[in-house]
Amino acid sequence: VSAAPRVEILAKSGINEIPTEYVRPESERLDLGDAFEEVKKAAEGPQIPLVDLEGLDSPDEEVRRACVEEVRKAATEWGVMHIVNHGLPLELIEQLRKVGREFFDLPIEQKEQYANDQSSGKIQGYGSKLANNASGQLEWEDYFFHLIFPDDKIDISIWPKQPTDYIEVTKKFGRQLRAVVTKMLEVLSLGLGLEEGKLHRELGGMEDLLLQLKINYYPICPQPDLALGVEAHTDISALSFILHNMVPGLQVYYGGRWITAKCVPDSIIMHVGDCLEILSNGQYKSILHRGLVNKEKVRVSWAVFCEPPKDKIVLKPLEELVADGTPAKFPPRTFEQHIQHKLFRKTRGAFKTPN
Ligand code: AKG
Repeated sequence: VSAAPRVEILAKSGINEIPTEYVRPESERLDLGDAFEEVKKAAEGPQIPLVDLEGLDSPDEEVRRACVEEVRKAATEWGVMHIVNHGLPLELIEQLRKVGREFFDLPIEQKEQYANDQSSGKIQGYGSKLANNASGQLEWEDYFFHLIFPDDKIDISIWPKQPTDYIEVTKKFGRQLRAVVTKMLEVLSLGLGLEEGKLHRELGGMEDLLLQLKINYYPICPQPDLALGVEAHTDISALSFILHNMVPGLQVYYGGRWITAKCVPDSIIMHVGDCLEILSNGQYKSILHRGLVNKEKVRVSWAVFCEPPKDKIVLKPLEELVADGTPAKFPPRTFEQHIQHKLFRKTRGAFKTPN
């Protein structure tokens, strides 16, 4: 496996046609196009639900209950939602966008100092997808991947040193998002009729649930109707959160077609991942999604994957949700076994390191 080419270099080289490794096969071309055009088309059809979480803080129990019900419904029908009034300070989100963008605006040589080495298992750092699958397909993006929570497990030495406030801002973001994670797991527990601390505990709690950040950098693409920034996948995480620079690109597979997500100001996108689908015995859905690119604007997204520990916990449908009429839909597996199972099952496309 050779070193992955940086898509940023390719994009800046002035090519009008993308190399064949980036051209997706016919089977992936449904609703594939320039993200700006696809988001316009999507305006007519069904939309990813928007959930306002303000009600969770209401003194009125009925209001709180209605809010839990909205989250439950969105997680059940879609497995993805835009959340607003999530509790993350908007100013902090702006700062996160700024430091991430500033890192990617550095010269390539400087970013290369942080290059990861997937073949030797060093997955954290600056990277691009390796063509390690049979078809040799590549994705139109570069990324930066690292753990952001808990503090005692992070390795600051591999985090960007430029811009100088990257570490402070990103650490702060990790801690604040961690509080949102707990809150959402509580709401999702209540939505399943469980005690509110249940899902959080089952996933490892404050000590063991890990937050991994992947900053996706999608350069401008001369042929966005042929390429994908991120190929279709469901997240292996329990929950994932996505922020972006207000350039469209996310598509989710719903009702037999690809729905392009609108850019909703001040919102965070929250995905149910495979682990939560398993624990909920399929009540909450881990939705297939992918990333489009476009001809006009660089897109940057910040995806945070909340993952249970690799081997400590056996993930299986919760007893409370299994009965005679509703047998367990998933066999017991550790997180690591789930990853291996997915790798094995996948007939095309490569293992995508971070999710
Ligand atoms: C991923 O990084 O796995 C994603 O799905 C990113 C989606 C996005 O950029 O909106």
